[in-house]
Amino acid sequence: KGESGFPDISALKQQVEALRRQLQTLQASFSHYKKAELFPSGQSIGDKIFKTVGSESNFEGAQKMCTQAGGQLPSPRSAAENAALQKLIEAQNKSALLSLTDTKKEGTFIYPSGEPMVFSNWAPGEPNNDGGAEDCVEMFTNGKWNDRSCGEHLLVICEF
Ligand code: 289
Ligand code: CA
Repeated sequence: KGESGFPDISALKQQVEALRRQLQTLQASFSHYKKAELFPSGQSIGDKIFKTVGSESNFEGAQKMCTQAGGQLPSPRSAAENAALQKLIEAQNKSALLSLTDTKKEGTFIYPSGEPMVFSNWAPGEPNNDGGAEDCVEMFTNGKWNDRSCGEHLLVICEF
């Protein structure tokens, strides 16, 4: 409070301005680090980050890698998220595993949470459950999806 007994408005204004500048500096520093951190193995889209482990694994191993890191396998829920993930897969030139499975009920793909799929980008003729044994999903370098055996070793990308 100032001498008058009222809160000192100009002192408060100065404090707010100092905080605003600190926030601006932090934001600039954060985007600088983010750029470096995501190059060349990550992509961000909205609040989501896709990052590749760089190695290949079957579904079980890939799921473990991502959950142990505090993430999950990729669950692209829109064309924009699909395109961001595709950029990464294109750069690595390898098909990658998605989180979706239809192990519980053939033909009904769900996320790890159990929620039913809200977006898909199947390649023509897919999913075809080839050989009666394709319960996992891969994304090709062109961004299209194919149901694939969960035992297949594919590029591991995690979503955070
Ligand atoms: O093992 C079968 C897979 O390699 C793929 O073979 C063909 O490309 C198509 O039948 C795909 O649907 C299948 O997933
Ligand atoms: Ca297939």
